[in-house]
Amino acid sequence: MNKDVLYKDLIPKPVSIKRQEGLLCFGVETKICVQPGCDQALKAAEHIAQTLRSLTGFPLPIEICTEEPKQGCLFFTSQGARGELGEEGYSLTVSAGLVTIRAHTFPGFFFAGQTLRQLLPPGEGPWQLEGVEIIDYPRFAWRGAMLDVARSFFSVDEVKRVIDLLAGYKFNRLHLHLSDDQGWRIMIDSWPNLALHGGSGAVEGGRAGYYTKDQYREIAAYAQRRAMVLVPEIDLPGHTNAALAAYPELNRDGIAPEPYRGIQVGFSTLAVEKEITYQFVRDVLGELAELTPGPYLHVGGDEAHSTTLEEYKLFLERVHTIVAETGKTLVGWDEIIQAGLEPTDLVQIWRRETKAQAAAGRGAKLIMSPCHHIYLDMKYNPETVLGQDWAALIEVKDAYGWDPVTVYPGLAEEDILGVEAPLWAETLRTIKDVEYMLFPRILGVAEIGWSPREGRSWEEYRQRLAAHEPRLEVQGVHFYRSPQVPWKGR
Ligand code: TNX
Repeated sequence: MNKDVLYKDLIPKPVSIKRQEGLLCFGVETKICVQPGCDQALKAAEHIAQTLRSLTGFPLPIEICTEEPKQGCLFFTSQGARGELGEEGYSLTVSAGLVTIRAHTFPGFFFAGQTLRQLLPPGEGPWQLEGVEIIDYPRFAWRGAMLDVARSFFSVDEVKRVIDLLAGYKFNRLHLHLSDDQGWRIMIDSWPNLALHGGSGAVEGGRAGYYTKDQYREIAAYAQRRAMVLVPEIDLPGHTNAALAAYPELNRDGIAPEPYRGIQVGFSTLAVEKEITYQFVRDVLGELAELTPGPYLHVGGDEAHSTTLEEYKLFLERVHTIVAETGKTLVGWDEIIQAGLEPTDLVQIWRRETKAQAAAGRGAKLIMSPCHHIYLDMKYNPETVLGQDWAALIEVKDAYGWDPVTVYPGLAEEDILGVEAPLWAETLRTIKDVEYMLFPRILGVAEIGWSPREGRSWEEYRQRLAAHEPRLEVQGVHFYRSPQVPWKGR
């Protein structure tokens, strides 16, 4: 095997990687050693051990080591971890017979494990690691994807599969778009018809369903074990036909509309002038805040074309107060820039023309989801059967060839919290459809979110991407074989 290719295939590319002397061959004697008292390392080591056991067939027992091990083991420790690694970084060193992984936190150890997995061959041995020293940490704190479960529903197991695939590329946020005109996907005990009625809807041909609270907790815990935070979204005040159809009192005229199965946007709105609406928002966001372990509540705010600007501002002012009461951080689509922003708000920039700079100027941090680069429901080319094309056709190169700081004018590195690739589901029905739109473009998003800006090159990246073909194949991922990428197979 060509060693240079092996080590350069990492996606996302690490901050620094140096070849050095050394080799660790996995065998029946190989152990995983963890520094005493380091629970965060132990949790990550357990996860990584499971992956490596099923891959290699070796037992790989975990031991707590009081003395620094010398041979035949993978050693997890926070001792000697460099300050620059921060919250999510790690170092990974392979020397003679020993792998040393250093990090400060669970995510750091977990992401080191993902690198370790990529240093090993895709499906068959040799199960060995060659001498290397990697120092690595992310450029951005928010590296996300969004799954629209409202237009068409995806089961708990399907969401877990998405989490697993994303975690392998060091994503740390999964945004779930839980409500829209076509469906409502989360049980809210104080307003049960949202899920009971709104959960039975979907876009034409799409799948219905909703998550019970226990199922949501199960997804959240599954994500947490993979260093990923769930970001639940209830889209307000527009994109609410499913809620309006479930509760007539939320409508301006007090009459519930029919369920909606089309793909138009902007026609629905909560009755922003009615007090019951704020009771509804308080109950829904309150229950969701209690349910979700992460610090974020996404309140949508996009395409509210059925409210006046004045109404929209008043509505968002109330929503701000309600979210503040829950203790969570408010996230909204970039339309919320028109309303009063708090400096703690996170603004998800999606439209081609938007006032990103104004939001940054008011202290808000930005999550970059430019529709013309990383709306992964956009078709790859005119022949792509799935997806839409209103924002752009987005080939693999287009999803990789942009930068979060320069994509809109007047922004600085510190204005930007990170990147997130939305996947809207109007045209998607199955998990295979989801995979096809995500892969391989989402790998480019992973790299934009994690790797240093310097030296990024499509020519070099597409070679590395091609090397992920067998990796995607062993995981059974259904992906688009773009003619832009020099795939080896077929
Ligand atoms: C715009 S992006 C929307 C979604 C649609 C998507 C389809 C955004 C905040 N709103 O409601 O699903 O376009 O591409």
